[in-house]
Amino acid sequence: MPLKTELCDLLEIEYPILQGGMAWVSTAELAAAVSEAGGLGIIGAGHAPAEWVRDEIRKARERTNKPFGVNVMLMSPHVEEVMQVVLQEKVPVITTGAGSPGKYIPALKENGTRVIPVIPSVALAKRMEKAGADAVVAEGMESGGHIGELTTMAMVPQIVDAVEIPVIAAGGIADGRGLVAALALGAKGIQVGTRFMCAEECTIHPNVKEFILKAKDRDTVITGRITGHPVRCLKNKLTKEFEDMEERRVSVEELEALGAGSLKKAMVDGDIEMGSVMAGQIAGMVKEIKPARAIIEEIIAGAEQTLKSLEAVR
Ligand code: TUI
Repeated sequence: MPLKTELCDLLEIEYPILQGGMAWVSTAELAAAVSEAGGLGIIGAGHAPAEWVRDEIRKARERTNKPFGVNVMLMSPHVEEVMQVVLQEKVPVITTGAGSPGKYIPALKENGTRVIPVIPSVALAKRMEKAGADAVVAEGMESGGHIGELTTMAMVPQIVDAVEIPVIAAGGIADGRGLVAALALGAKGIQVGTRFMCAEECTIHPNVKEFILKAKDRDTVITGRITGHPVRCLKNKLTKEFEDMEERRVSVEELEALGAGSLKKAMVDGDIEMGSVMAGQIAGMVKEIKPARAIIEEIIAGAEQTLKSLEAVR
């Protein structure tokens, strides 16, 4: 069976494709659809309260018997309670973002939960391996949302060389060519975010999907470097205001005030002018809204096609 890796055995999934657990984007509907199609769907907890996370886990379980995950945003004010819910509900896999989940790993492992931190550097990958992580997602700065400094291409092989646990590549990957490239760099799988924002089952506002479909290669921008939390979004009125304020060297507090609530404003209310439309550089390649299953089938078929064409190169 082609395109199976050790990640498929570790997570009990058919294809080595994870769906990014995006705040305000990755609800039970999307996660369950991805898992049903043979990938690993992941609910994005973001800053949501623990009871919202519990409801989404239960909704996902009503829709699929297959394994799925929860992404825990470690900067959330509700992180302790969310971790409790993940433990109580015996979620098979968690990914984490924006920090180190080290102190939670022993309890999660005891519970049988696979722990996969999302990290942006070799040093953090090594720290996570030492802390007991089952795998890491190496997320390049091509990604949408909160990002590090390194690109996927430069970072993935360096992390592959530095750790023994499986590495999952993320950032700038949306099709079969990206999957094969990631495998060539030594990754055992991929995490895909932006492409799944245009899945039919994704519950974000249609305005955001349309905005992604129209995006071109240079339509994202990084703002918030001076706050210490750089974020990649599609360019709009809000990112222009951020850039103007950063040029005027306004305070971090003022910048944070402008950003507060802006992700929900985009994803739920559909305000693509003053909302924060977090999306990766690969948005320029997303051209269709399709069911999650079709996206996964397209990635796998494309990867097989790419492998065939590489044979010709040899
Ligand atoms: O977490 C993400 N992407 C995100 S989170 C998010 S919501 C948000 N809310 C408010 C402000 C900013 C974002 C939108 N997108 N990706 C995974 C990721 N994790 N990228 C970078 C990191 C990271 C950073 C530092 C992981 C570990 C880390 O460790 C620091 C340390 O020394 O412990």
